[in-house]
Amino acid sequence: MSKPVIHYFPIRGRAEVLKLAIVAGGGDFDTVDVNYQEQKTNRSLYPFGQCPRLVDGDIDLVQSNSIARYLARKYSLQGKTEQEQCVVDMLMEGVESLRVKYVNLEEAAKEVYWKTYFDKSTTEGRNGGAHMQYLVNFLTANGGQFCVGDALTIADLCLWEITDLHLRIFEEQLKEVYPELIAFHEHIAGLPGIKEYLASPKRLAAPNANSLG
Ligand SMILES: N[C@@H](CCC(=O)N[C@@H](CS)C(=O)NCC(=O)O)C(=O)O
Repeated sequence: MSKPVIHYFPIRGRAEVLKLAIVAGGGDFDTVDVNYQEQKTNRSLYPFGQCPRLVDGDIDLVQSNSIARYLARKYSLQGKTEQEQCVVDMLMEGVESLRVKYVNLEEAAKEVYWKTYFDKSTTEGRNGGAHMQYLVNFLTANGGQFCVGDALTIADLCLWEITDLHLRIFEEQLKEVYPELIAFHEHIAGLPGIKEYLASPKRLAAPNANSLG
C-alpha cells in the first residue's frame, strides 16, 4: 500500500483528520511543509490556491474533505452500508458547518460563540446550521461509542477533532454540558493507531493558525 504524503503548514489544522484516518487505518504518512509560493501560483497542483494537498501514488488532490473521503475509502472508514455511508457523509458536512464558524473565532467573541453554537438552549436559534448538540444527537442515538454503526468511521474522526479543538478553549463548559462528548473523545483517543499517534512526535504542537491556537 502506498504511503500518503501530506503537503501542509506545520500545524494540525485541516490536515489533522487526514492523519488520524491514516493511522486509524493502520497506515503511516509523510509530511512536507507546503511551498506557499507554489501553492499560490501553481493551479495544477493547487487548483484552489490552498492546502492541504495529498499525494498518494497516482492520487493527487486538494480539499480536505475530499481527501478525507478518499482516505476513508482506502482505510475502510466510510461506513459499511449505503445507509451508513450517507449518514457518515452528512455528519462530515455537519462538522464542516461548525468548523467554518470556529476558524474565525476570536478571544473577544468566545462568550457569544459558546452561546450560539454550544449552549443547549440555543439549538432552535439562528446559527448557520452549526451546533454541537446537533452532532451529539447522532452520537447518543447510536450508543455513544461511534457516530454511525458499530465501528470507527471518518465521521467519528471529524467529530473527535472538532471536539479536541474546542476542549482547548472551553474545557470546563464542555465537561459540564457535554459529558457524552468527553467520553467519546477519550474512547476514540484510546483506539489502536490513534493512541500511538497522539503520543508521538508526529502529532504537531500547534493546533492551527487561529489566534486561540
Ligand atoms: N475548503 C478547503 C479550505 C482550505 C484552507 O482553508 N486552507 C488554508 C489552510 S487551513 C490555506 O491554504 N490558507 C492559505 C491561503 O488561503 O492562502 C479545504 O477544506 O481544504
